This record gives sequence, C-alpha cells and structure tokens, in this order.
Amino acid sequence: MDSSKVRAQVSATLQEILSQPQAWRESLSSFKSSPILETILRTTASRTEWLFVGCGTSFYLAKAAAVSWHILTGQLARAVPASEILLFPALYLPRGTDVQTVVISRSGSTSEAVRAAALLRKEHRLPTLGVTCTLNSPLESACELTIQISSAQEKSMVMTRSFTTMLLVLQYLASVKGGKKEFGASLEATADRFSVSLAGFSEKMDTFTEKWAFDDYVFLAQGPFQGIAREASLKLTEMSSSFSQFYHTLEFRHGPKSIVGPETCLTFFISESGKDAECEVLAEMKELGGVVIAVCNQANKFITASSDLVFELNLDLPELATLATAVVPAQLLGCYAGLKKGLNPDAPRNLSRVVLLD
Ligand code: F1P
Repeated sequence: MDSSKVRAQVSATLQEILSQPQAWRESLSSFKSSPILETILRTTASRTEWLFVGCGTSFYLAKAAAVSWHILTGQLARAVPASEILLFPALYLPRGTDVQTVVISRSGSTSEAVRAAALLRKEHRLPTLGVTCTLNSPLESACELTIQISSAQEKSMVMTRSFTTMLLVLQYLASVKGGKKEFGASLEATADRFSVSLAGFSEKMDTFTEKWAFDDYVFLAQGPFQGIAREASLKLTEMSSSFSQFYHTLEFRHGPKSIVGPETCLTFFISESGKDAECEVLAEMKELGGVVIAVCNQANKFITASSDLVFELNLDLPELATLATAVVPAQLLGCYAGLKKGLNPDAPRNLSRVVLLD
C-alpha cells in the first residue's frame, strides 16, 4: 500500500467525509422528532424575511441555506458573513421588516458569530436562531432558540460532514415551513441513495490526484450551487494549501479564463436548468487546455466528451436536494490533494478549529 493510502486510513477528515450518509440519517431523524422543530415553526410564524449568518464554511452554508429557504418557502432570504453584521449592520437590517436571523457555527464559539448573535438580539431586538453541532455553547447562550446537531460533530479542524448535515437540517426545516412534504422525504432518502456511490467517488478521486499536479484550482457553479462552489474552493485551499478560486460559471469567461492551462483544475457543478449554457463553458475551458472535473446528476454526451473526470450523483431527487451531496467530490479532492503534497488534512497550516478574538 502506498504512503498516501496509509495516511488516508488514519485521516480523521477522510473518515468524517466517508461517514456523511450516517450523520445525515441520524440528524434528520432526530430533528424530525425533536420538539425544537415545532417550537421554531410556532415562534417564527410571522417572519417574512430570513437572514442567515456565519463565518468561513458556516457562511457558505448560510448561502446554500438562504437560497434553499427562498426556493422552498417563497420568502426573502439572504446570507451575510458575521463580520458584516458587526461592521456594517445598517446594510443588512432594513427597518420595518420582520426579520428572523439564523446564526450558524459548528463550534458555537466563533467570536464573530457569537457577537453577531448578541448584537442582533440585544441591540437590534431581532429574533435569533442558532444552529450548531456543539452542546452548551456560547452561541446557544446568545440566541433565543438553538438547533443542536451533535451527531454531525467532528474531530477535524476542517468542516465536512458538519456542513452537509447542517445544510440538510436547514433544508428540512424550510420544507416543513414551505409545506413541501415530498421534498422533506427526498432529503431523508438522500443518505441511502448516495451511500451507494461514496466509496467509488473516493477511489476515483484518489486515483485522479495521484495522476495530476496543479498550480490553480477553480470551482464554477450557478444558482443554488454557488454556495457549494465557494465551500468546495475553501475545502481545497484549507486541506491542500493550494490556490483556489470560485466564480459563477458564465462569469468565468469574462476575464478569469486567462489563467486556464494544463496546470489548472476546473470543477464544474452542473445544474439541470442551466446545463446547456454551463456545458458550453465546460467545453471551452477544455479546449483552452484546462483539466476538467464535472459534478452533475446525470452526464450528457457533452459533459462526458469534455471532462477528465465525471462524478454522477445519480439521484432521482429534486435538484435542490442534491446540494449537500454535490460538495462531497470537492471535499475528497481537497483531502487527497493535501495528502499527495505530504500535508496532513487533519491539521491544515495556519488554521485553528475556531477563530477566537480577544
Ligand atoms: C467557522 C470556521 C471554519 C474554518 C476554520 C475556522 O467555524 O471559519 O469554517 O474551517 O477552521 O472556523 P464555526 O463558526 O462554524 O465553528
């Protein structure tokens, strides 16, 4: 067995990536039957606008949750980094609207997130809902209500299953709020359907990273997948200390494509509704010499012809229910690219598990 495989076996991060379906199953089932679900629905019944807040991965989760909230409930929803709430609150808190805030933090201790929750609640008198994987956290003390998802907690520094699990739980909440029962059932089916593909995805990505070496990574997506592309880019940077960028897929033509060459790895998250236009960009970047990874529900002949590696989710589920699964190939890419560089994805350079400020 080669050294990267040996190290992969002891990588807590890799084990957590591979344990995601189990965490999804447990967390959705306990959230569904928890009294907090009814309490949240009752106390937020009159809210018309939702503001999702977080830092780092939890901010990208806020983005994916906000877009899901809007689609499933029809209500206005936005996502902002906690730092914006602290530095420029007036930009995000229009007077006279009935805003529900949701502050997300795996640790429940990130200073900016906890301070933003306190500011929103105490100074702006806005209702605050915390979402965390940690029991008895400072975030819980700062918020009126808290969703705790302890079965998604991680040993690792880098957030993987906590991201996907918190996203699925927030999407489930949105499905109940929006009266979309079937969508809720789709989320519950995700774990069983996706677990069939996960080990194969991991092997494919391991082989791919062994073969290639890149200077730059790019993650491209449109619509509901934008938050996923941003999180994918962060995973790659954190675990492999590599340069990585994210754009809306069609925006990439407007300048950024100048970096494309054989040392550039471009990952496309292909949506169903934007598939044709996104596939055109994918083919163009292949023509320019880039190495292309496609993540899609089902590949068409254009994707197959122009990609070096294809991850088909193969989920017979609504597109929005596939967001959490779509990020998994990028989690694997970050982990295996880090191992190949001789790094330890469990202990990324310069990072701490929580950013605590004085
Ligand atoms: C947020 C976060 C992580 C990041 C880093 C520091 O943590 O920014 O996304 O990987 O290790 O913390 P949290 O507020 O969700 O606990």
